[in-house]
Amino acid sequence: MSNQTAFWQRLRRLAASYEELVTRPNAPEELGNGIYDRYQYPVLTAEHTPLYWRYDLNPETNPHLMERNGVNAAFNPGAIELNGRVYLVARVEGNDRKSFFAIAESENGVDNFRFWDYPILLPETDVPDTNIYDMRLVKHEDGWIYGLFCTERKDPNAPFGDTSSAYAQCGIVRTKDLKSWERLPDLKTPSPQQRNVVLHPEFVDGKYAFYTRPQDGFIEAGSGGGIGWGLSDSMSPAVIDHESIVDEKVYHTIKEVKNGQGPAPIKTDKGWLHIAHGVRNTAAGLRYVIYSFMTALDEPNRVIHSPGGFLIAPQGIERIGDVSNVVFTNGLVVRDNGEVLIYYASSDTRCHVAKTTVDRLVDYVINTPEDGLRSYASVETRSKLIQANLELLQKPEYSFLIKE
Ligand code: M1P
Repeated sequence: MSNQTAFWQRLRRLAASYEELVTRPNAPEELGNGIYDRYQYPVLTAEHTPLYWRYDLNPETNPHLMERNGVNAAFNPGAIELNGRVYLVARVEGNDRKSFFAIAESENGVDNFRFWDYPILLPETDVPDTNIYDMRLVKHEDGWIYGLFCTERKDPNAPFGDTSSAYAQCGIVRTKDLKSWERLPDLKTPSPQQRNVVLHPEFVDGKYAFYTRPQDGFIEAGSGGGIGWGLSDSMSPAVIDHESIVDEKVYHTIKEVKNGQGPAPIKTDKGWLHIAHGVRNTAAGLRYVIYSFMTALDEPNRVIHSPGGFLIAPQGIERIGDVSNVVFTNGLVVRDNGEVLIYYASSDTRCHVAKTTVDRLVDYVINTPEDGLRSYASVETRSKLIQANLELLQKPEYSFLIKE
């Protein structure tokens, strides 16, 4: 077979397999836990990026049709619904380890996501970003759509030879159409570093309100940590003079090492519903799970309900990837019918969807027991449930549950 024939054959096969992937229907998994439905397939993977991002399609310059510009991962997307369509601003990571943002669009939000032709060429500030990731998209009541993301740069104070120390700050862009993006100055806070910063969708006391994640170092939250809170008079520049803690990290819980706000909270009639991530340590390294809590409508920084434990933890294939044992979310969409699509990534590799409703999440957050913080308290809580259930089992309608 000539090189030319092999090239065209290979391209046809690649195109067919790509098309099959991006048009594959996605169905909810059976039964579930009653809180949300996981879906059969991830909604975005590295392989969802168009072939023309990864391959030079010219047989003259790429006769072997090599994938020279590979994509390593597509994960941690911000999410927004506009005119009935769902848009994910995904963190796409090239084989060169640089992340960038790219928009994938779908009608139903659970399958058929297709990337727009070009990734976003995000404007830089005077101090160029080395790496950008994890955008939180927020439709603010001031009329703009803001994207808050992590900008990572080499630590200017790193000693000679230290080529891995970095510092993280919150970068800010805004847009009206997801097409043209205006870069604003990075957020200033009292904390040495910041990640997982999220803009609250409404003004609070006439100011812009932020959920922050103060941290001493690039990885370690250290003496910082917890989901923080601060107000700024303006978005350009956005400056927080005082940070307080909304939801702290707590010993021997799912957020023992650190935690961070996920997407912007959902406004419900019972309070602001928050989805966040919590991190604990294990002998196998850090374990990231997703949890939830609720804050007061009139004080979005005051926790009023705090169910114990995780809402979503890595399962099956989700447990494996570039950074294993991680689920992480920074995007969700609330549809007009009350459905909630939570986009969560697994192991810094791919992105999934969990579907639920506002009502179910509110029920979960309000009626799930809090973490008693001791084994004894956990057994007490569980025993109350068991006792109530065993009484129910005496009733005829439960007879099918009792083994002879
Ligand atoms: O690797 C897991 C996650 O680590 C970071 O989250 P945090 O700041 O809470 O440790 C982020 O870099 C995130 O992108 C990543 O998924």
